Amino acid sequence: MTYITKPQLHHPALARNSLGYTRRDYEGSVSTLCAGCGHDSISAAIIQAVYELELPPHRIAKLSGIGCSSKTPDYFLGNSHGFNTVHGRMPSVLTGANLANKDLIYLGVSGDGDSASIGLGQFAHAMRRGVNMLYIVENNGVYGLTKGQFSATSDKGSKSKRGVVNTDAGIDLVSMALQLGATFVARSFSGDKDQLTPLIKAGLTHRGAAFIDCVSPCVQFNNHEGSTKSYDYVRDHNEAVNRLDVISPRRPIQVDYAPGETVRVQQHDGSILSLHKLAELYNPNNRAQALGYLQARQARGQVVTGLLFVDPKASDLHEALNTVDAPLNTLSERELVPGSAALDRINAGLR
Ligand SMILES: Cc1ncc(C[n+]2csc(CCOP(=O)(O)OP(=O)(O)O)c2C)c(N)n1
Ligand code: SF4
Ligand SMILES: [Mg+2]
Repeated sequence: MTYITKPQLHHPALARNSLGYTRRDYEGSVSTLCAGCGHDSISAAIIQAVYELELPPHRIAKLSGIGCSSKTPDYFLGNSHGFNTVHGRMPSVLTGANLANKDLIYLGVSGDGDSASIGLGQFAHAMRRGVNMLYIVENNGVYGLTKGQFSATSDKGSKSKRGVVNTDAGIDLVSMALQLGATFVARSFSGDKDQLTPLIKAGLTHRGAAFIDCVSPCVQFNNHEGSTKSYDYVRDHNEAVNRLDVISPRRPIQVDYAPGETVRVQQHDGSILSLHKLAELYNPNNRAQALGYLQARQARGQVVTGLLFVDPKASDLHEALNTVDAPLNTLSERELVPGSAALDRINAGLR
């Protein structure tokens, strides 16, 4: 597959956004993943979300770790900044990049092995520090790239393709993100583009640590009977808490919502989330209730999807550290090097 390149020329009638870009301008190279892999559907939703948000590609930085999921940034946003880091280390590299340049929009893409096993500590600290990013875990409950070992998100009792039963308790990254202080927490399913695309749009415009756990079946090693991350299992056990539209401040689009059933949430950048409350009394502004709701539904074998929690007054790491507004590479040497007198003062203060 890798030798196939995409044609450079676009059909002249392709729709363009206000920047003059077509959806194709946000694509990447041809995917080398297995046909039917859920990760490819997530890439398609990311492309759609960024096209609809009308973001200039050069303002986005996409980072990932190692795994089939972490390969996907090669397949979208080919004109954006990208860094494929080391297994489980995407969050710390992204944190460093973000601290150096707060002007970019940061998208971290990872897998359940990458984030819940080797990178669990990194995931935790990015969430608790409020790194301004959208963190997507493409969760197939398996190490796809290394041929099907159980990951830390595989449910206890679920079966591998070879028939082995998992005896360890699964980690629920959504509950963890809630407990760690993430200010935007959602779950979706790769096969539900209508739900996933607006969630990605909302996560990208949220200021603070935004997390989406996206169940993404691995057709090669985890799409059989007995798996709780298969297409059939999630379709049968999906419990959606709300329906979400993101209303862009530039071009307001109001879609199909009934008065009285809507929670409107203004985010820091002015964009508005409009939540359709399909589940009775579900309130996405209450962290403790979100945790309780998740656990109650989990006990019934249900996979809750939708926007579980959002803090409309969220702040981020830059606010906590009171950093300068300008990206560090635009500062002059005079501004970056305080001089020996300032250094002497700092040293004296530490004695
Ligand atoms: C330090 C290190 N340890 C182990 C590996 C081997 N390895 C590569 S990908 C991977 C797991 C990937 O699983 P996941 O993040 O769930 O991605 P998926 O392939 O399922 O999308 C492992 C263990 C590695 N590359 N580096
Ligand atoms: S092995 Fe699984 S996760 Fe990897 S590309 Fe194939 S279907 Fe996707
Ligand atoms: Mg995986």
